[in-house]
Amino acid sequence: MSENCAVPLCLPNNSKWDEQTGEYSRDEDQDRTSLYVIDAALERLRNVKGPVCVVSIAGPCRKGKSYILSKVFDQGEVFPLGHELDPETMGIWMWIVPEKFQDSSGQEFTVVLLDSEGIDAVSGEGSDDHCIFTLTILLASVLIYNSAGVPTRTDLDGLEYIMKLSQRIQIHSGGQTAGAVEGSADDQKIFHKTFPSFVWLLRDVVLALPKGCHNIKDYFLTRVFKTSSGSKTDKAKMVAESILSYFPGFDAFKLPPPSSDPDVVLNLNRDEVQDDINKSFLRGVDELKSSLRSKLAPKHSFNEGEFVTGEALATMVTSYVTALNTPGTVPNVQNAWDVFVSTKCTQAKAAATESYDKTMDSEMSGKLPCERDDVRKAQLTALDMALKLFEEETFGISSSNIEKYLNDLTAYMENGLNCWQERNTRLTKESCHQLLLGLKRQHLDPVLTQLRGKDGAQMSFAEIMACYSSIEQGFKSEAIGAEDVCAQVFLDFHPELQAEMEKHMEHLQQLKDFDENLAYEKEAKAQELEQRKRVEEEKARLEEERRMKEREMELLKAKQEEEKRRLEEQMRSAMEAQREQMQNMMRANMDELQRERQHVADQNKTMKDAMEGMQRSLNERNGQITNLQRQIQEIANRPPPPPPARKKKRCVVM
Ligand SMILES: Nc1nc2c(ncn2[C@@H]2O[C@H](COP(=O)(O)OP(=O)(O)OP(=O)(O)O)[C@@H](O)[C@H]2O)c(=O)[nH]1
Ligand SMILES: [Mg+2]
Repeated sequence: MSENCAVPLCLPNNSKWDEQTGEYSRDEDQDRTSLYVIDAALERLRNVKGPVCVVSIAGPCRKGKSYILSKVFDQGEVFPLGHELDPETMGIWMWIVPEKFQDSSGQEFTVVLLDSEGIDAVSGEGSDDHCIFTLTILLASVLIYNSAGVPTRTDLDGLEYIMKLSQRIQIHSGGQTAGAVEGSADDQKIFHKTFPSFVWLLRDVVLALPKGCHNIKDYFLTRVFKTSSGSKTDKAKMVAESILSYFPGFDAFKLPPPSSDPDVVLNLNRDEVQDDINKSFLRGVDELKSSLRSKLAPKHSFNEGEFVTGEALATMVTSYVTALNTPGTVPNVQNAWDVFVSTKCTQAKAAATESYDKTMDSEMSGKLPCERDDVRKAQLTALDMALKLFEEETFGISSSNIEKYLNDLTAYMENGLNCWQERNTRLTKESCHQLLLGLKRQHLDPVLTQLRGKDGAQMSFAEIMACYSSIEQGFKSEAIGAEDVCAQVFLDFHPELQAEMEKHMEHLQQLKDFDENLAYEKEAKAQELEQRKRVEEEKARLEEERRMKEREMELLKAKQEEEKRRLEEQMRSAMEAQREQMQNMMRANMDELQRERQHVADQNKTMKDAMEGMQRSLNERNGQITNLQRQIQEIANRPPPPPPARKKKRCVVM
């Protein structure tokens, strides 16, 4: 299919168009019962961004509609022309003018040309539903009604289908039809907002205007549309009133015949006949061109301040064709627009939320956990892009119509922000916990290993406290994510760490106590040994002393025995000597004997005293020996000295 050719926008059900070849064909055997929309045309329309101005042409068959529509927009032969008597164009064909236009306010828009089949083409097939004509009016911004010659009032009778528009179009969803020609001024306003301006183009006009008519429009208004008839059934009058009531603007234009030569007329688009075309015709075309250009403006929707975009037009076509195909239903302008608004806003919202999600995903990719402000910045970027997209996509739709969707979108994005913040909070928590575990591993574990080791008690409490400080400092410098969450995690972790630290401190305290007890026991044992040694020594000393005393006692006993023996010997010798002396005295002198006897008695007494003294001494010594034995016994029975009293130290962790 050539890109330089028009495409059908909708076709009768008995017609076919091949998108690949651009070939059009008609099944003569099939009855025409409905219309269908061509997707390729809708696709082209949807690609038109911004507002459109639709220029449609309608009118009887074979009157040069296709030719003039492309000619006045300098588009070459985009619409196929028929050179036979049979109608050429069926359905509605569409061509989008590549050139961009601007209205007086600078608003850019795209002109869409709609070439429709001849009004009487369908009648020729036995149908009078005029669906195509109705559709053409509904879609157009400017309607060119093309007919040959200057119509008379009688000709107006044949335009009854314009009157019938009242039954074929519904303006409001409430059920009001466009029919009330006699309706209120308000109704008229609504029709004017919805209907295109009407340009009646007269072809092959050779006759001059009557006197008093400045132009053909004057002629229409003063001669054709003017009626003196008071009859309410005057069709011509009703058609004229319908045209002036429904359409917001009326204009008329006439063109002379392009040539008197049939060959030229039949081949108007061929290069070789261009010089043979009547100059007056070409001048007329130029005048029509500029006149039409002045009428071009973005198509307004049913609602105030809303523009119809290419996409909106595509939706409206579909809605209108569906209604036209449904028996008992007529196209409803408000419904069609509402369908578009709701479809478009729903799509725009979906596109905007998708854009938001994508932007957030890419903005936050690899950044979580992060500071809350980073999430907010990403949110602003995503929100900005999403809103911009939503705005672009809903171009032409009034703010009151998009409000609900915009609120939904805003709520979605607010919820999105909350979700991202929650996700950031969760990841911040996880990251902080991991960091704390790592810091504990790094700073506390080596100390704990040492604490559990054999020299655990050698550790100081300060070393454990230093671990806590290192963990805290490490956390403060390395923690990433939402600051408040980081602070909260540390705050939550603090008592846990504190409890753990205290547990370790307590353990250390126990170790230290144990170590102190051990030292004390060692000392006590040493003291006990010392004491025992002292006792042994004392015992040995006392034993020695006892032995010495015993030896001394033995010596005393021996000496006493010796003394006793000596005294007994001395006593026996003295007794012997006394007995001898006595015998001598008895023999010599009794007196002398007596003195002698006295002397011996004295001596005996002295001896006896000495013996008694010796006996006392012996008794005294025996008492000493008994005392010594008692002492020895006491020494042997003496208990070991008691161990010294212990003292405990405690360290309190603050
Ligand atoms: N007499 C006359 N013929 C014209 C004029 N403009 C075009 N033609 C010729 O009329 C024939 C039909 O032209 P189209 O443009 O196909 O006419 P149409 O109204 O689109 O025809 P349908 O689509 O069949 O209704 C062609 O041979 C044209 O060259 C004109 O102003 N006057
Ligand atoms: Mg045509």
